[in-house]
Amino acid sequence: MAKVLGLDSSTQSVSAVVLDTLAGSIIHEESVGFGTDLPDYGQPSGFIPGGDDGEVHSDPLMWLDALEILFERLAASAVDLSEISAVSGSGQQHGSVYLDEAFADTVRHLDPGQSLKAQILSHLTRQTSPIWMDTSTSAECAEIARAVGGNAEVCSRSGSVAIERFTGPQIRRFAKMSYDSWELTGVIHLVSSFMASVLAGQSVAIDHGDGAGMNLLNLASGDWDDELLGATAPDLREKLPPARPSGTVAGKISSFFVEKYGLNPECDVILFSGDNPCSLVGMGASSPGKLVISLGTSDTLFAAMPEPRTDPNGFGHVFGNPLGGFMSLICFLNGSLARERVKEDYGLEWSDFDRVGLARTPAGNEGRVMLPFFGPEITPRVDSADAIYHGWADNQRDPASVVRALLEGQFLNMKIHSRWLGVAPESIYLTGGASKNDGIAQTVADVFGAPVSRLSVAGSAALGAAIRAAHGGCGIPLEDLEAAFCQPEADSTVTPGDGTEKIYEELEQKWVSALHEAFSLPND
Ligand code: XUL
Repeated sequence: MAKVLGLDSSTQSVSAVVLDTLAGSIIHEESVGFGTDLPDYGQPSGFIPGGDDGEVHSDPLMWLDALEILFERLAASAVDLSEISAVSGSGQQHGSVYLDEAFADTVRHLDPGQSLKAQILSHLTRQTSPIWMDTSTSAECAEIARAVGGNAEVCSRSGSVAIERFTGPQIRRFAKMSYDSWELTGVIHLVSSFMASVLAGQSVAIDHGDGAGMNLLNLASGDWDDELLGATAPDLREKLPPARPSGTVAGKISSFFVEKYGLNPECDVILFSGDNPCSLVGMGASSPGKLVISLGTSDTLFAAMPEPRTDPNGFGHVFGNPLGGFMSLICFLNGSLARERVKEDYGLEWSDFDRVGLARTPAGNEGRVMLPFFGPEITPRVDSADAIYHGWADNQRDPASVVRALLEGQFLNMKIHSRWLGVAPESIYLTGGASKNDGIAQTVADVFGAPVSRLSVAGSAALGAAIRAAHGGCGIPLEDLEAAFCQPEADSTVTPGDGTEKIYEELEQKWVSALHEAFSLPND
């Protein structure tokens, strides 16, 4: 048997991918959307609308209902669930589930005659779960940072400065605001470890990949950090599951899933991880040297790192790489919204962003620089309301130069703010909507001085989870899995153009000076 299951408990849905690792193919995909399949919860986008003070919560019982619908559909599909040897999963990062001590016992003895929801309901000590979109914890972030001696200290211990959506600050807010419920709480799970606990029929560990998104895990030791725990909430160590390597086999699948949906009692459950760590695996980038750039509403950049380096500016994050070592995640808010803005403002077509459009201007744009922040940006942290055209007059702003300045500005910003990773990329995997565009891919290759290949992996988090199940549960070599499931599209590779290295060295200096001048940033 070499069939494996990857699950993804994301913001808007719970989905599954089934791989046949012998045939090297995806044999089934399934998804349950909270808006479409569970409209009665009134959370069409996966969270409770209208939260106060930046609160964004979701209902963990909705996730359980979705998981059951997903397994019903899988059982009714052509997939024989008794042939699945291993399962792992991915969860939206940072979200937390608060349960009483008796949860551990209930989850060991789940009754297939009842729903998961009916059995878990009474164990929630907090009815809703704060998720990654929650921004309500600025005060708690400041308190945690102050208690351990500043954000540089939080970052060097945990891989990130104290961030509103991260689990530690969320836990602190709950402990401060609802102390009675806090005292009743026996265990706090992440979305990933909560779903894995239900699958494995025991309260399982939090993996290093997702655990690093809590502002609580000490990256160097791989264990919870006593200083950070103390700064966050009383008795926190007792309420956290242990932290373990992501490849840990949590146990066999719960008899609930065997009896109710026909899974094999010998099926192994591998610890779940966060969606970004799983995507790193699903994109075939879990070994250092490959940099993934995903062009979306926000652009993200992630890469495997052998060492736990941290961003001295505190913009980027470090999570665990599920296959060992670490990974970075850097988010740029002004992604496709900025590209769309230029397209609309200048009445352009996407073809103007392609090779032919970009050929109207030379690489380096004759030194014309744009700071492409059409709204507030987090990398770097600047409060901007519009793009800044540095050193060129209004009448020089023809559409072709503006498009080039925007793209060069976006990719220079990525290059500069990912340098702390300390790994020069050997190749770049470009994904997301705009990656299909050859001109954009060429600009990335020129700016970074590295070949760029295109990968369109739909559902990279679920695929990464399935690959982790195959690797950790069935011992299938990673190279074989990557060769079968994570290949760049044929003929999609572009290489840096001649002479572009020098051009972008010079442009980078200009761009950095413009940034410092515009936002009065100290010179590094
Ligand atoms: C990462 C983050 C999101 C969530 C949801 O820090 O907040 O990417 O993991 O996808």
